[in-house]
Amino acid sequence: MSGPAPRLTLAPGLVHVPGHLDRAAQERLRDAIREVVRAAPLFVPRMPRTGTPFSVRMTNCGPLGWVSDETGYRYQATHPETHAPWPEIPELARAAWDALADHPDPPQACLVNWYEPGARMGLHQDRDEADLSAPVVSLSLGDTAVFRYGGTTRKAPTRSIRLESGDALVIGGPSRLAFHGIDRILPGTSTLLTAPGRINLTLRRVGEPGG
Ligand code: MD3
Ligand code: FE
Repeated sequence: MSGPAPRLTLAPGLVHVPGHLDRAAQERLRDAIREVVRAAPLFVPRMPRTGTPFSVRMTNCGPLGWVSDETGYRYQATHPETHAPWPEIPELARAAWDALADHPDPPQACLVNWYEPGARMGLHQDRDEADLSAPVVSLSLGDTAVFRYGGTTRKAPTRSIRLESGDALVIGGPSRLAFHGIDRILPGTSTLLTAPGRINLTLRRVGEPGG
């Protein structure tokens, strides 16, 4: 039996847990995400106002899902194209929240980001959640990503680390409003997925604290 994975503090409140999920758990979570995508197909989010498409495709599970279109960013209870409620959060993802979030309440949203080689996510803050006291828990599956993070202003210096399949990140406290993004995916670094690419799950609390 291996013990719990070591936790590396990258910045106050920003904790990297390499290998939180072992290979068997990664395979089970991958299969569960395939079921989520069957029920809630990947969609292409668009930038508010301009309508520029993201290079990352997305879907969600849990009571609420994050969507973005010409009218803005928001959380909503249904898929933007099928209008069906989001499927449930897979048990293994919920278990990761329970192990890592140190928060009394369950996650309300699980955003699934699907990166093909060449997809990226520009430096941004996550501030569409009313409850900024809860952490975000991220799980990576598939090809390694170059993850960049900085401070709470866009001009603060940044650093980058690689996020590998099975890694978790816990983002809370002073890092909850840190700028961050994905510079690139490194194709061929994992055998978990049938096609090159990466899946990222982010588990979040969305509503007012205590609500
Ligand atoms: C640091 N996703 O969905 S996850 C996002 O890998 C997002 O798909 C990236 O940024 C991805 O919004 C990074 C790690 C992460 C998530 C939320 C954060 C890092 C964060 C919020 C604040 C600071
Ligand atoms: Fe983000």
